[in-house]
Amino acid sequence: MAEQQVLVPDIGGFKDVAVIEVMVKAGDIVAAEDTLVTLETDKAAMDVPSPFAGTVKEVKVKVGDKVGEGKLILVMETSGAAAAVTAPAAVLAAPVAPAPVAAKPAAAPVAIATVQPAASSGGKGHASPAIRRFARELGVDIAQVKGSGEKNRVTKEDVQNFVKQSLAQPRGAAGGGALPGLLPWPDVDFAKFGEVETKPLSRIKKISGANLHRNWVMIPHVTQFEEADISEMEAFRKQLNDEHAKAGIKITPLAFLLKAAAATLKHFPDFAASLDASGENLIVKKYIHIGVAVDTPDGLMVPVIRDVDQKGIVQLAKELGEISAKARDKKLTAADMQGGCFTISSLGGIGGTSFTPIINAPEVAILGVSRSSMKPVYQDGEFVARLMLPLSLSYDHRVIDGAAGARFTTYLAHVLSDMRRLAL
Ligand code: CAO
Repeated sequence: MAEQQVLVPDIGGFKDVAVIEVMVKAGDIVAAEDTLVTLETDKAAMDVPSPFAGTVKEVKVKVGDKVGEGKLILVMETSGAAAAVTAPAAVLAAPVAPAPVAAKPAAAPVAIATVQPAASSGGKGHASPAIRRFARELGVDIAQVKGSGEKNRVTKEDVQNFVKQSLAQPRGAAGGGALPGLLPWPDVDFAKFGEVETKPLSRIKKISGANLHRNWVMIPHVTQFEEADISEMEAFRKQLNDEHAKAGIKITPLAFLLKAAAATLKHFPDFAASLDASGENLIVKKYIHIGVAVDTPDGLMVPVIRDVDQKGIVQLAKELGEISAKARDKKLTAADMQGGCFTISSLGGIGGTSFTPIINAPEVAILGVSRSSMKPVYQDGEFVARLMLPLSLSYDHRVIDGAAGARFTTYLAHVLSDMRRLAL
């Protein structure tokens, strides 16, 4: 091991240049070209890179010092022979002190005081090249970072804190995944208007919320509405329910919907497909696994029922009962929720006439089901009372055209109104 001194390189003849940032401390291990200090003249900031790799033994300058070429910056321990080495040429940053305003002519002495504070008035962040590089690597727009360093310079800690704060912000808040150009999320002190209580979101809500948000902003959704006449299906369901009551199996309309959706997906395979990560290919699946949205006290879960096309209605009803119980008892595994081609979200047990479900990416369609009700339907020259089931199909318009969407719901409604079609 040898001790090596690192000296200020040629900085263009400037003599009293301020040290505005010291990036290393004793004990730090640095690689060749890592920034050691940042110097600032009245025109520019410069990073001084390390001439070699080693361990910092002693730093000989501090923020605020004035230095010139040849001044000792620090002592390093390296594996090479002892010597005093001049750091490689300093790396020039963007000018930090543009002429402030036209009212101040260029002839006016350019003083340090004219350096613009970082990110003030949304201008360019005032930071050294190393910090700019660091911010770039983290995907941070330096102009958004408020500087806490000398003359409001953005420091490494400022960038780190900016990232931490962005991650901690609630979804929808400014910076928390918000689209560029959107107004910041309103920051309201609700307690000013009355009593309030702060309740953290559940873990499931946080996870599903982040997914829903991404899907909502990234997928061009269209929702197609339809009504299916389920009068005959309902009579059959009641009959089946009576037959299986003793076995403890409850057959709700959802079991029929699963079966009918599987038949419809077989007919329209693109609705069970996914775009690949490049967005240029459609992956068509030869299996039919369908996710079912289950409402639990902690939030929404979507377990997947496999090979729906190969199972009978009673079997599907049984599995539905099992997975919804598992979801509510928090016993679902990650594998239980993977592999879906399509999702059904049924609010029929609760109420409502229609809604616009959000697609569960990377799926391309989701079926929302609302509560059935008796309605007058005009048939053969007269109004007759029929049990009508509202369907709301949201689809990804990048993959599915409007005509295909309407064909899908029409076909599904036909299958539900005449269960014999399931045999086709
Ligand atoms: N029309 C009329 N009645 C319906 C119906 C419909 N479309 N769907 C269900 N029902 C009836 C059932 O037959 C049952 O009646 P009985 O109590 O008289 O037997 C009752 O409503 C309750 O059904 P259920 O909700 O227990 O069962 P299900 O199979 O319909 O649904 C499950 C199961 C797990 C999907 C459901 O409980 C659930 O969690 N739904 C919410 C899903 C959700 O939150 N989606 C929103 C996602 S987007 O935020």
